[in-house]
Amino acid sequence: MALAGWRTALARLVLLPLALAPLRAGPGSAHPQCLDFKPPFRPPRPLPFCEQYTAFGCCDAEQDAALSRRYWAVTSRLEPDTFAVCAAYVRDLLCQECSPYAAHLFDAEDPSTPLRTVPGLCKDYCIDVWQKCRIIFRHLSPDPELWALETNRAKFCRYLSLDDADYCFPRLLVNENLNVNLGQVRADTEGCLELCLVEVANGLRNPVAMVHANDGTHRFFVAEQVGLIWTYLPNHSRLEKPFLNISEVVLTSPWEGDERGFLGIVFHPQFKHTGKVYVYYSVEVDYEERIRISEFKISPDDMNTVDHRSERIILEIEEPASNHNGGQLLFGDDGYLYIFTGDGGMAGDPFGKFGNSQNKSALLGKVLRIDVNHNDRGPLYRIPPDNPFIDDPSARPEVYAYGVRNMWRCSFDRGDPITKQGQGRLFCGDVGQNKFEEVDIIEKGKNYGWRAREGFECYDKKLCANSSLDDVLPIYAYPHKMGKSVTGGYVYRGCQSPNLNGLYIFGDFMSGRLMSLRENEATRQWQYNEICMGRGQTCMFPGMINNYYQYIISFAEDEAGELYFMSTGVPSATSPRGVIYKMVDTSRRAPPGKCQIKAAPVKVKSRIISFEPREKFISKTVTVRPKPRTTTKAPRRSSPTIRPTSSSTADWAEQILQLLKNRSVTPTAPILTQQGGSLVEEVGGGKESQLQHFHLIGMVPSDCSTINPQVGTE
Ligand SMILES: *[C@@H]1O[C@H](CO)[C@@H](O)[C@H](O)[C@H]1NC(C)=O
Ligand SMILES: *[C@@H]1O[C@H](CO)[C@@H](O)[C@H](O)[C@H]1NC(C)=O
Ligand SMILES: *[C@@H]1O[C@H](CO)[C@@H](O)[C@H](O)[C@H]1NC(C)=O
Ligand SMILES: *[C@@H]1O[C@H](CO)[C@@H](O)[C@H](O)[C@H]1NC(C)=O
Ligand SMILES: *[C@@H]1O[C@H](CO)[C@@H](O)[C@H](O)[C@H]1NC(C)=O
Ligand SMILES: [Ca+2]
Ligand SMILES: [Ca+2]
Repeated sequence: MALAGWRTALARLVLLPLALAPLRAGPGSAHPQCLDFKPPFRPPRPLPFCEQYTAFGCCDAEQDAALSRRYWAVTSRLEPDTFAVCAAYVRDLLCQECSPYAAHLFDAEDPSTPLRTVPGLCKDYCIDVWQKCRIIFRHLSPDPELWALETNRAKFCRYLSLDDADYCFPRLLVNENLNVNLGQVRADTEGCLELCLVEVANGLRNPVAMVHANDGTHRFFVAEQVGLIWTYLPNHSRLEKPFLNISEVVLTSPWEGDERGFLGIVFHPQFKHTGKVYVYYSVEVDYEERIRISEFKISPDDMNTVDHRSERIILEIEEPASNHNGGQLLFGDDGYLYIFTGDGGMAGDPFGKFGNSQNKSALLGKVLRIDVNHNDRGPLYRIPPDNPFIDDPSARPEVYAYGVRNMWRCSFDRGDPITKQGQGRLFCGDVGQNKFEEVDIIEKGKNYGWRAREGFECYDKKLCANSSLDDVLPIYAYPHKMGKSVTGGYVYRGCQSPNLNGLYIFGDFMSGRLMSLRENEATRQWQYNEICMGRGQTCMFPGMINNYYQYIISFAEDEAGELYFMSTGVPSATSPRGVIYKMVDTSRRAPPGKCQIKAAPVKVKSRIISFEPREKFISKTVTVRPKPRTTTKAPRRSSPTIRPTSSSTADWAEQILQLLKNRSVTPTAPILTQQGGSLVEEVGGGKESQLQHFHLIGMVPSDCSTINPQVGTE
């Protein structure tokens, strides 16, 4: 029964080119893998038969029971005195199917060798079992070749040996390298957590958001900065007809670094009943740049597109400069709509007496909270009665929190799947000015410091010294040598990678660094760990890859809570180089069957385009660490051939144009893998100069500081 299973799995594996790459397991490149070619797991219930693997392995109680039946079938054929000597061997050999290294023990990974029916045996053990109990193999294995060797000890044991002696039974069990930290997230010596990726979608033009409808269909919707949203089915097929196409009105440009465009989408929490979605985008009205938050309704005759005539503008805010446009929309458990605006733009929040962010009568530089429920009649939105500044005549009642610079990506924690601990916490990445990027937990009525403070340090010394500032410090901030533009992520609360539960995973747009924070329950401190791509064989699972494009634009959660991120090799709103990756911890998966979803049916009216992965597992890397950017001066100004719409854009847009002009070739995007906690540039990927070039040009969540003359090197 199990054998048949492996054969199908093996047949499938042969079709996957990545599995054919012969890899040598170096020290520390342990690679637990089950016979189904997936990571091992913690069985939900104890295993009465293969007790050895009761805590961690490749069997659940059902497989354990099947092995127990095979044991009795084999041993019942043995004479009583043979039974006394050999039964333990039978059990040992059968139970190796449950070993976390079963795929290696049975040599299942290498399609060029015949499939084993007995685990690979170390020589001394083989000699021992051959001398005492060779008769058991007739009952244990259906392989006639093995039976034929029964009389020749040397040939018999050569036949049962493994090329990779590290994995033979039973030496494998005492191999410290293979057994230390088994079942825990792999980390290198610097504590960098080794995760793997699955490519989920590609060919996207600056994918800024991926959301789900929370309606049981497990569809996901991916927004491109140009103003198009695509519907994807749970099997990653895409519908040809867009979910939403407002590219005609969305204000953006092909320039790498343009922060304007379609920036956010959220489904109403009762979308199934209300059919409403909310979007956030840049628009030009009467020569004025604005951000617009609009409501759309689903089309009455196609559940996979919105009714494009249903748009109602909920809120518009004038944008004094083209950068720092915020863009996140979220619904809280309270049913209210949260809107995350930027400070308006330029550098140092220059507008008004002390900037927009500390000015509670401005809607820029804020977290806003409004009530859009029951708005079919009466006002389009109402003010939640417990909004914090409702009684402050100098404050806009929409304000929920302030002192925000340019929060690029926020999320609510779903909470622990069992205890619900952490539920409702609101995490944001707030992009910094010259020195620090930060992660905040947003609470009602609080001041997040900007422009008085950047990260933990004072930015505007005068404002910072004011004792009435009373600001909330970040839970984590990092200096610009690690990255220059934070992309907020999610607390992992999915099912498939149980070890990641509670980990806040985020990244940096400029450096391509993936990062994590975990709260220490006792000290309430947030512990930082970098995330790197699994090394050696860690990601050698069918369909998994270990590299990604540098510009991390956004993170996402699917309906089941699995975690994704979107990045691109060319951060231009018109360049189709964006890829969506699912993050996977291969050290431990959930027990089989636990994470099965039953997606509600989707009525499809459009043509379906099936998904074709393009990214490859990379087995060879060179250790060239991309250097931090070293430019100090902005390029000289010249007359651009195309003029941006707002005069405040001119400076940096011109500089970008200048940069683009100097570029003679279409760049090859750098691909990042990671080794030893450091970023690694892949051979054949970007050249050093191009890589630096990419570091020069900011984009969506970034800010003008990357090209601002007053900004020095960090
Ligand atoms: C994906 O799902 C859709 C709808 O169930 C189906 O029509 C399509 O054939 C599937 N595509 C693939 C590649 O399985
Ligand atoms: C989106 O709309 C624009 C203009 O309205 C149109 O030119 C374009 O073809 C549309 N794109 C798709 C994919 O439907
Ligand atoms: C605060 O913002 C409002 C609205 O933009 C503006 O009218 C006012 O002048 C600002 N106040 C200060 C002190 O800058
Ligand atoms: C400190 O801040 C408060 C409130 O914003 C303001 O009224 C006051 O004038 C400030 N004090 C100084 C010394 O700037
Ligand atoms: C573009 O090239 C010119 C001439 O080679 C150089 O002087 C200028 O500094 C370059 N500009 C940028 C932004 O690299
Ligand atoms: Ca702006
Ligand atoms: Ca802050």
